Amino acid sequence: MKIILSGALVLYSLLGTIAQTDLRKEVFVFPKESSDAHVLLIPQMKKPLQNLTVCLRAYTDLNRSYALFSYATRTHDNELLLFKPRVGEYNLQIGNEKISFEINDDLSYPVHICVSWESASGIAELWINDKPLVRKGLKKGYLVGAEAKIILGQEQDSFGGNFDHRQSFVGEIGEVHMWDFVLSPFQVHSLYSGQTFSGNILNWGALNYLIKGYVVTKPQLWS
Ligand SMILES: *[C@@H]1O[C@H](CO)[C@@H](O)[C@H](O)[C@H]1NC(C)=O
Ligand SMILES: *[C@@H]1O[C@H](CO)[C@@H](O)[C@H](O)[C@H]1NC(C)=O
Ligand SMILES: [Ca+2]
Repeated sequence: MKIILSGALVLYSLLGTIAQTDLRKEVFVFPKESSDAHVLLIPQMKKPLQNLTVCLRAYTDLNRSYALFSYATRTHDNELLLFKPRVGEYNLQIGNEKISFEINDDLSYPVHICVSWESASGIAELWINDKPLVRKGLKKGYLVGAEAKIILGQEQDSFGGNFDHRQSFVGEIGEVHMWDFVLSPFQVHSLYSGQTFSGNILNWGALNYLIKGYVVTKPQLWS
């Protein structure tokens, strides 16, 4: 039974129907500043989103602004954007509207980040290393568009492009997941502790992605 199943999987992979990679022991390394290096993430499903959560772990010593997660549609380049404008602050954008979260940063350590948003209330949560920051709200009643380019490493100012090297990410990113619901505190805690809890839109354990430019997949060193 097992043999038949994995045989079918190999066949599907060969046909290119699924080319999913289990990256659970790996990270993407963005080794130097550029205006082109990025990873395009291909979602497992596409639908307008009322609720969402994105989690990832990032390690960088940048002392300038950079994008952590850039989800653009044809109408809004900042449809869903997690951005670090400076030390001590995170920005979330939904449908091109921005809110900011203040925090005492420690530059020298990998950071586990979960950001969630629900349309019904507009409330956004930002969890940094298992701690919730003060909640803010934006875009109450909005629907996040389904047809998106999802990019790590660069900040999109158009659908899939218009990158600025001054906002590029330099460092390491791993454990990227996305869900179509708001994670519970317990679920955030499980992820922070390194337990497997797979995203249903993006799943680090079965990721479809395309590397463009100088981005390297390497074993994770930080755990
Ligand atoms: C989104 O979350 C709200 C609760 O905040 C829930 O009532 C609603 O059904 C959810 N929508 C979807 C599509 O899951
Ligand atoms: C860079 O670091 C200096 C102090 O070391 C700080 O004053 C400055 O705000 C930092 N710049 C950014 C963009 O975080
Ligand atoms: Ca942008």
